Amino acid sequence: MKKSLSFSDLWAFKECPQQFLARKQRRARSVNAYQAMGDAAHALYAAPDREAAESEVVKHLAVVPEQERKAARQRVEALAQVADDMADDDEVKDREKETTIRFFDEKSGWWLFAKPDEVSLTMGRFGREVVQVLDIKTGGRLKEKQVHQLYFFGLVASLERGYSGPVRLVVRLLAVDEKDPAARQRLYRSVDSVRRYVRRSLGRINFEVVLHSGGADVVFWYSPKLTQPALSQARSVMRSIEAAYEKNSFPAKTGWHCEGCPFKGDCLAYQKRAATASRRLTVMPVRRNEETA
Ligand code: SF4
Ligand SMILES: [Mn+2]
Repeated sequence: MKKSLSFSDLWAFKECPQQFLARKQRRARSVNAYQAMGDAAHALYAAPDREAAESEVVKHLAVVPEQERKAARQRVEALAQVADDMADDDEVKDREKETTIRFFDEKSGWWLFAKPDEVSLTMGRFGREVVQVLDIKTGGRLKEKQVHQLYFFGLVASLERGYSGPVRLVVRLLAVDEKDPAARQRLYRSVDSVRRYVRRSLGRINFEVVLHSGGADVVFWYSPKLTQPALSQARSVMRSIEAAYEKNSFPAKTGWHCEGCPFKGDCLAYQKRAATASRRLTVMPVRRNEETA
């Protein structure tokens, strides 16, 4: 067992230990078209220029059906353009893209790993320079998982740098049409619902929404006060993972999260759940045509 923990490991283990193990064993994943477009847009943004990312973009988009590939490609380029435009407007320095940050926790003997899309320095609220950690998302709504993820990145960034100031966290959503009131409303609704949802686990969070043309930033802050509690939480997950390896027990836990699981194709628990769900649908009383005619 490799003692390293990323946010994806942590989240996957909580969602479903079987999914966690499949990730660790690097079993073949199946990615849907939407995820592939997200990966391709990330590759374009991270590359120093468009040509450098070409082969990676082609590789990601190979899962998109051929007749839809051209449209997917255009969409990916539009998303990357929004990301570039938003980055041009940022007032940051020492920007590092796709950098791996890591911290060795002596107490547990585990490494904490994080790979945010961007780490930089920016001006904080009181005219002080602060660390900024940014992650790009190709959707148009804030999700609870993204907030937990950015907090985890904030934790690792603080620990790695031995930094005791606040960290500015940014979820950069690339699909918010500023001129479309419905899109703006969807975004604000998602922020409100996440705020209510995370209150119990993370406390009250102030989210600031900054609209740009084509996208939006949801900004919040990691406070150094969170480091000790967050670290103890991470250590408790590490202990559970160690126990799971000792017992060789990684049970499948089905739920809504299965839909986004890249291993569902080979998962018996998922197939069973899908079969039960479809049986439930077929036994629902359905009026026959002659009765409604
Ligand atoms: S499909 Fe669901 S139950 Fe199966 S491995 Fe993935 S998350 Fe776990
Ligand atoms: Mn991202």
